[in-house]
Amino acid sequence: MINLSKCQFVKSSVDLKSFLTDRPQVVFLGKSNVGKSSVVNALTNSKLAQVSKMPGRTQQINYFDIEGKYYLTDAPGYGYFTDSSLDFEPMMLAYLSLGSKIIKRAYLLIDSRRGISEDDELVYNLVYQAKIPLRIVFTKCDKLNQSGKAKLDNLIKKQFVGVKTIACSALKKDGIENLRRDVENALE
Ligand SMILES: Nc1nc2c(ncn2[C@@H]2O[C@H](COP(=O)(O)OP(=O)(O)OP(=O)(O)O)[C@@H](O)[C@H]2O)c(=O)[nH]1
Ligand SMILES: [Mg+2]
Repeated sequence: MINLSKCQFVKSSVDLKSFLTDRPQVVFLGKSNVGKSSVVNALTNSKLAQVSKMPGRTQQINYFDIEGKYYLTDAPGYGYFTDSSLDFEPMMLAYLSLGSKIIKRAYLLIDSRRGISEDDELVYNLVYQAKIPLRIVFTKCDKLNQSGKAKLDNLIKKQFVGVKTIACSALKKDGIENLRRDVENALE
């Protein structure tokens, strides 16, 4: 049984040469501000990943050690970059080219209230082409009212047939146990 709470920050990478390829890992992808770092913190019961009100906080791939055997990988968000030196797509392509032997699962995070964007679709396709198993994670579910919940259910039924989806709130911890089990299964 993997214990995601046994977690430590390892390092940040921007280029293929410094990617960590020595252990199985899962990666959290999504638009800037969608809540990737918050989900990593909720899963690990920690505050290791930096959370910010300013979009674009995480600008590198950050690796977190789990039990000295695995990594949780927190990716930079896309969609808000002001720093043109950071080119998301080539970096993501290079990262995903590590393949499914190393990247056991990619979690594509989508804000529950907003649905999937063009950028998300691009990343979805990159993951698909790299043949890495994918999950869709709907974040910030605490912000949904009744009609928002109904809308999300509808969206899942229409747009995500055959894709496993997990709804969660890092703030209220709803769905986090479910997600944690999914991550453990992916790594084991
Ligand atoms: N209400 C609510 N707010 C959340 C939740 N998760 C994250 N947030 C807030 O959303 C903002 C962005 O969260 P981050 O976890 O930094 O998002 P990120 O995707 O890592 O952002 P980048 O690193 O910029 O790509 C912060 O203000 C968080 O407090 C949630 O479950 N519920
Ligand atoms: Mg972040």
